[in-house]
Amino acid sequence: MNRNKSREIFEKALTLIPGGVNSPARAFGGVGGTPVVFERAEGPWMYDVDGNRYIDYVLSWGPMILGHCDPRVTESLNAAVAHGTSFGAPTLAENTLAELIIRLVPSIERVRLVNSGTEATMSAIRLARGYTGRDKIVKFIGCYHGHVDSLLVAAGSACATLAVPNSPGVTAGTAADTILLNYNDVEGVRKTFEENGDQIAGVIVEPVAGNMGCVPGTREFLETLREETKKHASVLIFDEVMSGFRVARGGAQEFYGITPDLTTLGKIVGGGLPVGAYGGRKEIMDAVTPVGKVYQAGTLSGNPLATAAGIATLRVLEAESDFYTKLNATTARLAKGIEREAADAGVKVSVSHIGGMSTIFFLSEDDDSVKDWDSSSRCDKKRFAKFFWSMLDSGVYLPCSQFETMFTCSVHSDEIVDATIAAAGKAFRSL
Ligand code: HOZ
Repeated sequence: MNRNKSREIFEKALTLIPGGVNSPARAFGGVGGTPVVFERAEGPWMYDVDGNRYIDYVLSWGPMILGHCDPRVTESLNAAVAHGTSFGAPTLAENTLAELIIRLVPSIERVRLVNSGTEATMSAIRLARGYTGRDKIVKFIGCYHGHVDSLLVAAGSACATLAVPNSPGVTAGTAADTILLNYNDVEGVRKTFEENGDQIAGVIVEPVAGNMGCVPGTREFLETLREETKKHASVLIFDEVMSGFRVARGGAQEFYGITPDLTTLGKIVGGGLPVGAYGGRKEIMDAVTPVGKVYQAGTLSGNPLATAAGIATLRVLEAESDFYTKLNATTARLAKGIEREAADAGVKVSVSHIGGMSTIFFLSEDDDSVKDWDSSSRCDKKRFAKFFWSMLDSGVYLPCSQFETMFTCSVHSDEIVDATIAAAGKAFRSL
C-alpha cells in the first residue's frame, strides 16, 4: 500500500507540532513507522490522503459508536451551526442532553457538561476532595483518566506505550496524595481502606479498563470498591469516559449492577465533538459552584455544536432497543473469529471483549489471560507491532498500541467483520 503523501505530510508536521501529533496516542510510538494521515471518513471506513481505504476500529478512540458521518448526527449539527456556534450562556439543548444522560445513567441525578474526559475526571477528583474534606485518591495501575496531574501516575494509554507512566512536571507533592493499587486486587483494596480509610476522599476506577488494553473489572473487585467506599464515606468514581454508552446503554455500571457516587463521561456523550461530563448523587454535585464552593468552569462548556452531536447520538442509542444486543454480537463475532484464526496459525493470543470494546492480547508464555497491568505489560509488543502493520496493509485500521482498545460500532456489518477476521488470519500466518 502506498502511503507516500501521509509520510510527506507527517514529515512537515514534525517541523510544526511536537512529535507531529496533537495527542501522543496517535504517534505510532508502539508500532514504529509514521502515522497514517486521514482525509475523510464515512460509516465504518476511513480514507487516507493517498486514497487508501481502511475498516476503522479506532473510531476516534471510541466516540463514533454510530460510525462516521451518521446522517442523524450530521443533520443535527448542520441545524445547530446555522443558529450560532457559541453563546457562553444557557441553552435549551444543555437541558436536553442533561436529561438524556440522567435517563440513561440512573446513578446520575445532576450532571455538569465539560469539554473532554480529562476535564471530567479532573473535576470529579476535585469534587470528591472538596466534598469529603480529605486529600487522598486511590487509583489503579494501568488505568488512565486523562492527563490530570494527580492521575498521571502509573498511567495507561500512551503513557504506557511511550514508557512515561509518571510524567515529568507532576510534582512529588501532587502525586503523594495518589494511592496506587493493582487493578482487580481485592485484598489490596481491603487492606488500604483498613489502614487509610479515613483519609481517602475517593476511588477512581475504569470499571472496564480500556487503557491497558481492554481489561474488564471482576465483579468481586468492583463490589469491594463499592463496599469499602461506602463503609469509609469515600466517593466512588466510575470513569466511564470509554465504557459509558458502550459496554451497555447505561455503561459498565448497568452491566455490573453497581451504583457509583460519581461518573465521568466523554467520547460517545459528545457524538464525535469535544464533550465530557461528570455527574452523580445530587448531594455531592450540589457542592459544585455556583450552588456549592468547589470551583469548576468553562467558556465552551455546553457548547451548542457539541450538545447537538451528543443529543443526536444518545437519542439513537435510546430509541433502538436492540442496539446493544447487536453491538455485543458484532464484537463477539470479531473476537471469536480472530481467536480462531490465531489458534489455526499457532499464535498465542487472547481476545478480551465486552460490549463494543475488545483487545487482541499477544500473551506472554506465562499468561493465559490479562487481568491487570502486570499481565498486560508482559504481552509481546513486537509481535503486536508486526500484526498491526500487516492489518494496516490489508486495509484494517487498529489502535496503534497493545495497550489500547479496539472499538466496534453499529455499522460494522458481519461482512466487514468477516473481512477483518480473514485479514487477521493472514497477519497471524505472517508472524
Ligand atoms: N483515551 C484515549 C486513548 N486511550 C485517548 C486518546 C488520546 O490520548 O489521544
